[in-house]
Amino acid sequence: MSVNVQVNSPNVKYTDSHIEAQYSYQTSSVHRDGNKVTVTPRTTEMTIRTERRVPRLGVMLVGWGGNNGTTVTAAVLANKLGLTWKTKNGVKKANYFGSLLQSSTVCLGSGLEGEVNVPFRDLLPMVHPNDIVFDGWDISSLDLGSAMERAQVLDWSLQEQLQPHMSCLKPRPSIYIPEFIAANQESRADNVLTGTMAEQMERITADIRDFRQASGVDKVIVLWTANTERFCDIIPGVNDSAKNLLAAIQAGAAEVSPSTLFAVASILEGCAYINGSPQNTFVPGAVELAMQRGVFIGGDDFKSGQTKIKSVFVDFLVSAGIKPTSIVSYNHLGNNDGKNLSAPQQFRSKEISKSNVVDDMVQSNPILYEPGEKPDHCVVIKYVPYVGDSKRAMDEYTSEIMMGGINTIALHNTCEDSLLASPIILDLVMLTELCQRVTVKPQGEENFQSFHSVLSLLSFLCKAPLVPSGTPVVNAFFRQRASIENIMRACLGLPPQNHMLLEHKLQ
Ligand code: NAI
Ligand code: DG6
Repeated sequence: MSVNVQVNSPNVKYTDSHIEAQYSYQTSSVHRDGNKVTVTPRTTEMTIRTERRVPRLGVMLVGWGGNNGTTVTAAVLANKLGLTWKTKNGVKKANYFGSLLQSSTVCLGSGLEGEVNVPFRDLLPMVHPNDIVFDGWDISSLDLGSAMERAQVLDWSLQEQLQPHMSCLKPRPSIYIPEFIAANQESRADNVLTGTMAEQMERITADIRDFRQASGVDKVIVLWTANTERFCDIIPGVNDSAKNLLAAIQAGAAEVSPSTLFAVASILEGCAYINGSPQNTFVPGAVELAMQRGVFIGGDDFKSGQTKIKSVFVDFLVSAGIKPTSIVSYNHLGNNDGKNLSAPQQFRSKEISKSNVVDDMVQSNPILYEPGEKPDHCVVIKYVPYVGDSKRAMDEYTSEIMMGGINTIALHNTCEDSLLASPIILDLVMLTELCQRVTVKPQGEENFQSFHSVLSLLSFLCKAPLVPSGTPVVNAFFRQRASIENIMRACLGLPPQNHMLLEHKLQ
């Protein structure tokens, strides 16, 4: 089902090339002086332009042969081919469940027929996942058909149908610096580049150009879904500025990770780069380079399961006036991601990104929390090969309720990890691509400007959202979702969704 949304307003103009909206952006400026808080409403008039032509999008995945890489590629093929397959529970049909843009709706308002909800994807012209062309790199040489089988995610009868399409896809050789990922990954590294660091990075830029030309896509986005790396040290003179980072790559400095090399290569090629893993790929030098070149970067770490629930659950508790005091998150999994995370340094990267996700919600409520106070928060990950990609996650939330009461809630979740991550990969690239076609001109300014290179609109899809320096990090799920929805509505000259329903509350 697809709908054609047209806005009937003098503030919105549809031309052949653009949707142009005159928009009044309303905010409040707040001044606090002791107990006195003064709020001043502010309105900024602006023009928002969205290019209507949807380009042919190419996506290059780093870690293409992994569980996520093979699953997302297979899922898109299965959807494109309209595949169905038999399971013991009946016939299943390819779909995009779990994708915000493809499988959720937004309420546009109401008419004679009542409330009208439309697919998110139909709000603005957007790339359809079926039209994405995939390519990528992996340190493992397995073709995508064999790699899909190794991943053990999709039903066998579906894999059989996909094999002829998947087995002809081969990952390009990649940059492998053993000390950044777990030592237990060494046995799969049979597809690696050689040469100096600079030469290897040049090979990546050449791959991007080659893919663009050979596939005929208009635009390429590069996304890291390879193994979690250890964190890099930020070293003055090495990775602290764009100039130093480029020089460090030429010199082959030790503290430049493969993921940072991919990010730099993409930025130099003018391609947006997204980090689906927790490591600090975006060292200050990489961020500065992206800003200098006006290229989008986004991340970090897909928010797919346990953390997604946390960003709903803690928001629910804190916004209901209940005080979470202890959050204990345990999970075990048996895929290659779990194997890599069984090494201490790689686990530490994941622990950091999983642990900071409640900070904004806690800080928003000084009635419950003293300044600096936080709930205890413990994250445990164990590798249990037998369960494969079917991750088991258990969470215990303990909260203080009225009059010294204690409320403990325990959750159990079992699910294929890669089937949660794949739709997020699609949303990340579709949203990034859309943002590349949106420009804004505040009243009084001469030129249209793009979003900031650090694309914080992707926060909804990330565990540890990357935001421009000095700007707020939002982890709360529904605030993140509202931000995407309301910015898209603004592109159509529509006010933010306010849920007031005042028309139904008056006599
Ligand atoms: P995986 O281990 O199955 O796949 C990773 C792939 O990357 C492997 O095929 C490996 O050979 C390859 N690789 C490692 N280093 C590479 C390099 N330098 N260049 C190219 N390829 C390289 O892992 P999976 O399950 O696909 O997850 C991928 C990443 O996404 C992990 O970092 C994981 O922590 C992260 N992630 C996964 C989520 C999920 O729900 N599945 C959610 C959040 C993050
Ligand atoms: C173990 O936690 C493996 C990880 O890669 C996670 O599965 C992944 O980061 C998803 O995390 P979450 O917390 O969103 O379920």
